[in-house]
Amino acid sequence: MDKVLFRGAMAALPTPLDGNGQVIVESVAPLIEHLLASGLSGFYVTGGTGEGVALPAAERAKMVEAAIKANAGRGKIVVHIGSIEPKEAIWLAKQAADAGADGVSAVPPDYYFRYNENEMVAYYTKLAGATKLPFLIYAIPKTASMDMCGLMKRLLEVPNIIGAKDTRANYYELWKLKQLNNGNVNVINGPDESLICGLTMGADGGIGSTYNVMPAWFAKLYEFFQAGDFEGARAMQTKINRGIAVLLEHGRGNVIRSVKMALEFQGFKYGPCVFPSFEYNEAEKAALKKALQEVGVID
Ligand code: MN9
Repeated sequence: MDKVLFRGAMAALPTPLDGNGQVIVESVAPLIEHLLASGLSGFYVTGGTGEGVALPAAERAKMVEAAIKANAGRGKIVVHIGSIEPKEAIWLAKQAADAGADGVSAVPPDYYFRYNENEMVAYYTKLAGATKLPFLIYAIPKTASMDMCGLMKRLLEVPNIIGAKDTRANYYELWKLKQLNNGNVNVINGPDESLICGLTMGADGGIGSTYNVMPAWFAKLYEFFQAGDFEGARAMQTKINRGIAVLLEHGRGNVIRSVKMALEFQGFKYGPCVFPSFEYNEAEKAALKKALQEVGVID
């Protein structure tokens, strides 16, 4: 069975929220339309960028349904089902399948607690068993001390576990993942700042938060890379990184905040981040807008 199912530049979608933390359903479709038209190949829904773990399951389900409906089978939809409560993750996996997702994914269970490799295998095997959908595990910096390769090798024996989204920014480690199963493993780059490194070391694509704001540049970077135009790809990464530097600086510890604000500047109603994230005042908004204009991200 081919496990390399997700390729290209994919956006980790933010969740549009009103002041009460409720999903603004009608805001989902216009952004998806724009991102598809800009060349993105899919969406990662209710992940870190989508603030999934900070939202009630019912709001997550609402967002997933809205994204799948708006996408209408054009891009690939991967739903992040990770939750502190394993039972909720299983419920979310089933909900994603019923809603028509193409895949599911989950952060490791050790966000608060430490688990050993056998426990991690048990966790992911159980979650993957709750659905027939292809399943991407999540290699995060916190698990850097773990032998991800050893874990992944065991997990690839589960028929619907296909690979990992890797945000560790350690490209030797990413390369090692891609060597498993004779390369029949789906490896997706996490850090947007170094997508070109991920692709160079064997990643099949990238998923990230800042793709929402600069979708055409990410799509082009991937396209140039596929065509063997490495100078072109590097020029795109440079343009992108000037944008990311602005988003990180103004995000002040939470890049989703500046990503959502940048989307507002581009005409999409995405609202604030989940409580207790602060909201920008007028002066801060103006400063972010000016900085994004200076690097050509917005007009
Ligand atoms: O996986 C995101 N990683 C985290 C994706 O949020 C930890 C990235 O898209 C980053 O937000 C992005 C900006 O640093 O690279």
